[in-house]
Amino acid sequence: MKALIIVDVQNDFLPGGALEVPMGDVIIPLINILQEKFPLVIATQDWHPANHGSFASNHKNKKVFDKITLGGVEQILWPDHCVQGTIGAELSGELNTIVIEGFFRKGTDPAIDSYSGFFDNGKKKSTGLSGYLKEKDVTDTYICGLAGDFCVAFTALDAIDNGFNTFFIKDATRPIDKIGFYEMINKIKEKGGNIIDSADII
Ligand code: VGL
Ligand code: ZN
Repeated sequence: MKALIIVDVQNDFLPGGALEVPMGDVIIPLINILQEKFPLVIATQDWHPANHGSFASNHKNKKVFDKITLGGVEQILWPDHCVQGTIGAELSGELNTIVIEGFFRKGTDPAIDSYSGFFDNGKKKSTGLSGYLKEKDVTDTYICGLAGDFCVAFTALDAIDNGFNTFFIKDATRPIDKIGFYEMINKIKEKGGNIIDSADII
């Protein structure tokens, strides 16, 4: 059984948002069409408390894109984004959410970030997504959404590690940084993931 995992299609990652992904909005109509091709669709949400350690604003003498150690792992500092309960944290109003069966929130622990929809960045705590998919007999995961070089890529890597045949839908994602995006695509390929386009599905 196949599942589509829609990663972090939230207002703060769209043009005009706190951590906007260039052209992040153009993939939404495509993701809406892709959903029709899957018997199971799930979505993730970045869902930070206001005191989250990944926010530059929560560290003295640090600015956005500086690097620190958080929860024992390297952390890039971001602008405040996807704060729990804010409009920026809501899924885009353009995203069709009717057939989405499961919503998984991540990044709730202020002491560690969580790019992947499966685990925090230290791999200490699970969101339950892997068990949920296995319980539903999912064998193949198809991953799309924002941002392609962070949460979408890390979700794909963890999907592979958890034994799912994994398909990264390259034209149904957009990155924050293009160079980092191609580095992550290579990592996904090296681990055994498949890089595809939506035309391979539709
Ligand atoms: C993301 C940076 C910080 C993402 C989330 O969804 O890709 N990126 N938090
Ligand atoms: Zn975040």
